[in-house]
Amino acid sequence: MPQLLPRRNSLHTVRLFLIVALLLTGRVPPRAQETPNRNAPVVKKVEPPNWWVGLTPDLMVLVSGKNLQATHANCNLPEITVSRTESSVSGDYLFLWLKLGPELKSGTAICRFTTAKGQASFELPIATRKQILGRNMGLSPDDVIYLILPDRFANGDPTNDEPAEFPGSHDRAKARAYHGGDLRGITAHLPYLKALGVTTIWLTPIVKNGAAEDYHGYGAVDLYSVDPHLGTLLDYQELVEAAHKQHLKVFFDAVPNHVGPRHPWVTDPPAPDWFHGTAEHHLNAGSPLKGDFYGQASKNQNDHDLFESLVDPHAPAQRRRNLTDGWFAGTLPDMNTENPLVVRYLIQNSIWWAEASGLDGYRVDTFPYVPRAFWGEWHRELRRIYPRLSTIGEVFHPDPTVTSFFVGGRKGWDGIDTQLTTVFDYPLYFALRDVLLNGAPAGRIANVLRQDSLYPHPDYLAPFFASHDVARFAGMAGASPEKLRLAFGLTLTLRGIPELYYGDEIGMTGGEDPDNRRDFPGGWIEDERNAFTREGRTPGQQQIFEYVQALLRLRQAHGALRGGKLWHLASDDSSYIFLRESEEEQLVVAFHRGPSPKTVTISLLDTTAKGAAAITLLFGPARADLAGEKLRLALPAESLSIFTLE
Ligand SMILES: [Ca+2]
Ligand SMILES: [Ca+2]
Repeated sequence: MPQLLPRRNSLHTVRLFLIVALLLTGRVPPRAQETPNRNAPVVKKVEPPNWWVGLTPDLMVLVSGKNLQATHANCNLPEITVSRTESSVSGDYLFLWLKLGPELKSGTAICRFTTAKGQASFELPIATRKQILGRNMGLSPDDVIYLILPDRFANGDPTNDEPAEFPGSHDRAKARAYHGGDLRGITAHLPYLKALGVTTIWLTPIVKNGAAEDYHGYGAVDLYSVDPHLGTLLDYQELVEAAHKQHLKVFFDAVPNHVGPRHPWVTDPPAPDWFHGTAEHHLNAGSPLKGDFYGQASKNQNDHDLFESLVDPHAPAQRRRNLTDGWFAGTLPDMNTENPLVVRYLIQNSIWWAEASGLDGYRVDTFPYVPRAFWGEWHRELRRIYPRLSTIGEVFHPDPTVTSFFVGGRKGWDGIDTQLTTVFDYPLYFALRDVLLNGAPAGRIANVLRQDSLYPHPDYLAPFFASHDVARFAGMAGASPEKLRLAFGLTLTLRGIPELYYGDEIGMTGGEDPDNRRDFPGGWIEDERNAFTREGRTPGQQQIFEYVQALLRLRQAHGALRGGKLWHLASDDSSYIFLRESEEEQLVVAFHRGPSPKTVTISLLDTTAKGAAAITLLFGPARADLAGEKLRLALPAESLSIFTLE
């Protein structure tokens, strides 16, 4: 944060001296003698708090405080020009547009402004950019993402468990209270993640939140601060740097759609239309459509958000307004991204985090709830500076015609390219859970994959079977250790960049939110067992851990499992068998979810595996014979096996 400089004058100094002298002699001056200028400008906060040389040609600074109706403003560095100012009607906010000249050097700018009632100033440190090598790297198909809720992973600093400004917020016995996990706890356990074999961590939001139950991070009250429960900006910078040193990437959870209900903007917005609506009068982000509008079965309509109207060129724009302009869950203040001030604020905020930390990409929350024009602009500005930065959107929907619409790389019917790198593969998530837990045909997997034609880059999709928003896989009715292994097996061998949810690798269980966000055992010094270590894991935990670790090693060793082409070989009610093919190798993955063994015979004649002479087991319990072009697979019950063809 910049140091804020109150207006000083000699009279003020004399008065201060007098007060100190009187206090020292034990006498308090009578109140009537004080004549403070109640209308003088007061600076409380400056956003962004600092900036960098050569990053952008201009900068919009948002100053918060009192009596900020500036008539004139300037900064003391010759390369910084204040081109325009705009105060809010309340005087609580002042926007300043700065032009940053090409000869600007690092240093601290002191910007002063004058109002009818006085003068105030603030500091804006301008730093040289760090060496960019190894920062802001983005994803590749070689990556595997590991999702962490920082409050629930590991407590690396017990002194921040209950920050002074949040009394009573910490209680490990309460599912919705803060539990004490933090950024330093994650840094300390990077070697564990490295040993497991993931390459990228995605942390749920780390920005400052405001309520006693905001341990998840989705209730922002300050988009430029790290939540004090989780640590400091320095802790985050050190985490990213430590991760990069260990060749791990870091994804930041960005939430441009909304802030938390306790954000100071809610009662005192910087502009009348800063939000869509007000706390008293706003739309709800629920879709006005019913499940049967498009003739769909309505039984599962509460499992996901109804985004159909957003992708439908025939739906009147008014039908989409609830989704894009409504307050999420009816309570989260919805940013008005049609207001250029809001757009500029949010873009600069994302640039600031990328530059301040070196993060490698953004996971983007509630992606469809923000109008698409914003995404195009947000991405354009970010990519101009960070061409490799990746973004993954959350589009919580089972239908690929819906999820694919939001991916960038081409324009939609609305003429907009969102430029979003990719989305989480929710359609595959729904299929995997249905196939493994609800008895749906294994062919559902092939049915999702055939719709990869809708995506410009399906190899960048992020398949997953669990996240912080759904019940733990192991906690679902019908789940078993065998089925959990199958879920990992498919997620790590199908195309794309898999996402795994913390703790599933040791079979953590739990129901819906917040029960799906239990503490990782061993992340707290007082924990009885430390499942971060082999000795601390139960035999059951060790078994699933080793299974996931082995799959991740296999993925690392075989390029075909990462970026290889995927070909269907066979698909039916209980099994799905596919080929992963690179220039170097051909692998057969055989999945069988049935309760008894099964033999499958496949002709390789009409496949790219035609001519293979031998088949060797790499992973799993199945057996295979290759006779001529006939591949015969003996698949044990509930198994996934991987073979190499030669
Ligand atoms: Ca802590
Ligand atoms: Ca919105």
